[in-house]
Amino acid sequence: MDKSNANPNNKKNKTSKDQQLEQFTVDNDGTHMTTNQGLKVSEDEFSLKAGERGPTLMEDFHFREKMTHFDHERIPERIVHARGFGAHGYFQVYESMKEYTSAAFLQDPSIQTPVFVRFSTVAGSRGSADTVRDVRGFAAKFYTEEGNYDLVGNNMPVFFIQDAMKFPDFIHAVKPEPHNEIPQAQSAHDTFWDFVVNNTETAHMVMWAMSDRSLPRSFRMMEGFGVHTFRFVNDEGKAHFIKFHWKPVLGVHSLVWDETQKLAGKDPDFNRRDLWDAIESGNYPEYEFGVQMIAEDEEFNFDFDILDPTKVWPEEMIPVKIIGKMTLNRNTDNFFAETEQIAFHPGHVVPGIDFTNDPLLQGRLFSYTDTQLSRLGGPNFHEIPINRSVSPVHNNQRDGIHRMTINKGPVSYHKNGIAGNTPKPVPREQGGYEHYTEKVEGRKVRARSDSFKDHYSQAAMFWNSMSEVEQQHIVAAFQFELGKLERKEIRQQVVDMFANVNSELAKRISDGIGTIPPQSAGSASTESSPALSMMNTIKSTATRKVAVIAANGYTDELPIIIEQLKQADLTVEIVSVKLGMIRGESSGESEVKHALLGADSVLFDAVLIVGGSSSISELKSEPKTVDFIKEAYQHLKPIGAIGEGANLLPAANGEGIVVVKEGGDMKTFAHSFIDAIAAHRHWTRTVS
Ligand code: HDE
Repeated sequence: MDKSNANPNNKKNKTSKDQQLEQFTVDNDGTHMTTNQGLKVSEDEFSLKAGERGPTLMEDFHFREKMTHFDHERIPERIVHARGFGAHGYFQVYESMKEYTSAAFLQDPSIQTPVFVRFSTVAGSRGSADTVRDVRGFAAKFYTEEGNYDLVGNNMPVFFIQDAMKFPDFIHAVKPEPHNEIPQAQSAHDTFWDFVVNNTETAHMVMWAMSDRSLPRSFRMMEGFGVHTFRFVNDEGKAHFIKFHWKPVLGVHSLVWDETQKLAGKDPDFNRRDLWDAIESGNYPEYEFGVQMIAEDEEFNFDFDILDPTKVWPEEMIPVKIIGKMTLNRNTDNFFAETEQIAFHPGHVVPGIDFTNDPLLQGRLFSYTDTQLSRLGGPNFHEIPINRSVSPVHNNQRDGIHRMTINKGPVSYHKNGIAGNTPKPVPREQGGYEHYTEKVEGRKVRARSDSFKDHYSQAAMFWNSMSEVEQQHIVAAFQFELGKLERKEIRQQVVDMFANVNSELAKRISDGIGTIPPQSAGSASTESSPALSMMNTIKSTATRKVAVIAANGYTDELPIIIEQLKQADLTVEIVSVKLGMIRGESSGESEVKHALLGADSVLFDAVLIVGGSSSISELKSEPKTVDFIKEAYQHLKPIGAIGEGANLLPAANGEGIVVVKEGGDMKTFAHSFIDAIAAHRHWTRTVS
């Protein structure tokens, strides 16, 4: 991993966007205090009173200004995707895509385009936990020389509905129920599942939502998808249908369900902290950018409609061409100014990227600007620093709430003679955006094409593509969610609906939730797509976190092991009975990062139990040691033990348990332990 850019203050690494933002950045250090009018303040703790014990006076403008500003510090949270976390970075294309698109940022491999990415959950409020079962937003703003391009995607390639008309209904159903605002950030309630069974186009996406894709280990280990079918258009006006993909360099990995629930309490900021810490330590998250392409004249060659957002284009059929890479290398200076105020919109496009008639996309093209009007308080949100384009903005739009630009001169209309008819539109050859001249004709109808009506085949393909463990988790997720329903009839309706996908799936869901299993057997598809299974993802140890459980008198071999683990790009943190320094058996000392009181194995990817007889007896005196290790074992995590450390193992052997005797070959041990960590989880502990 390239850590050469680790210092964000390094001048040569500043992007055009960084430089623009700097103009608005204020450092508070060493400055005197003023009011918002620039008046120096002599006192800031006591309001102005008539007598020391008297009432506060109306003329206390300083108090009134301070309190008024505070009273209005919050803006409406996003109606969906309220909980999010963002970072800066850059994008670079690997090779010119000129053959397919005129987008300038996809043509020159030497150009770094600044980006800001905001990851999010969908259903929860701003303060909800990171690790809930939910779709994750993956929204990227590219600050290109031709204007801002926003790819506002998710970590799942399909969506719940096919027409934007239904979006308010779907969101009302998944959000907390309106009579009591329960439950927060969860789909495990009646209205969500009632929507599902009455809108069967949800089937495919529900399969994704019930899978472990809903429980990402890290924003750095999630795929991203544009979901809709877009168009690339080249300089000659020739178009291709495309789908966008982000592929994380670290592979796609998830938490297990029990872990997510515990994390929601132990560290509700688990995913955002992970991203922040990775960037601070120079472990910059990287995602490769890919496109699937279909020629215009191949539109009808498939057994699904390529405009249907509930369908994937199987990667085995239409390969993902990897065309570039995005690196996130700078945390925000101010969460509100950047992450909260950023405004994405699928309609922010650049020449060479265009829309299709996907009815979900068409509706989004209205909603995003509209929502900013109330969230960001008016039509000038593009002037907020994080939203500003790095290419100059010239037009005749004027005034409005929060206008910052001071437009000079008398002319604010087009066409004009006084200003030489400027600003003036430019033709496509000079960079003017022209829409793809797609031929459209038809009657005005409120209807959906028959080609969108197969709701079950790809849901079945998803099921067929999962490993046994992934299938088990999907069934358990359905059972958990349906178990929470108050209306038992909805449980049965879900079982009946998913019998149309795959009867085996429905039978397994039904077993344990008191419903009648399907009577007939069958599956909506026999196809599978191995690319859909996380089992087939990249296995890597990079940036995984190892908890080293040790106390005073730890075995002298510990430093050797720690060095080996660090060489494998692992983060190693010592967990002990108390904070402070601990001593080695015969020499050396190490700093404890976490006391057991405040640390849990859910915060780590692997555990190493260190030997040394006095270390072990000190650890045994703290009951939480046993819980810590037992939980890591239950969550199928790799566990290593040195010497007497093995006495604390919940099981003497098993997949992912690596043991070395005191005085044994530490290098071989370290390698085996590292291999066990790369595997991420050791599923045979639950699956035989
Ligand atoms: Fe969104 N969506 N959405 N959405 N969406 C919003 O815009 C909407 C959809 C997505 O980090 C809102 O600024 C409609 C699909 C992300 O700031 C709103 C429809 C996909 C984010 C809105 C959809 C997304 C949003 C709320 C159905 C994946 C967070 C606040 C047609 C491709 C962006 C805002 C951020 C946010 C509308 C469906 C992704 C209300 C009408 C499909 C990642 O405008």
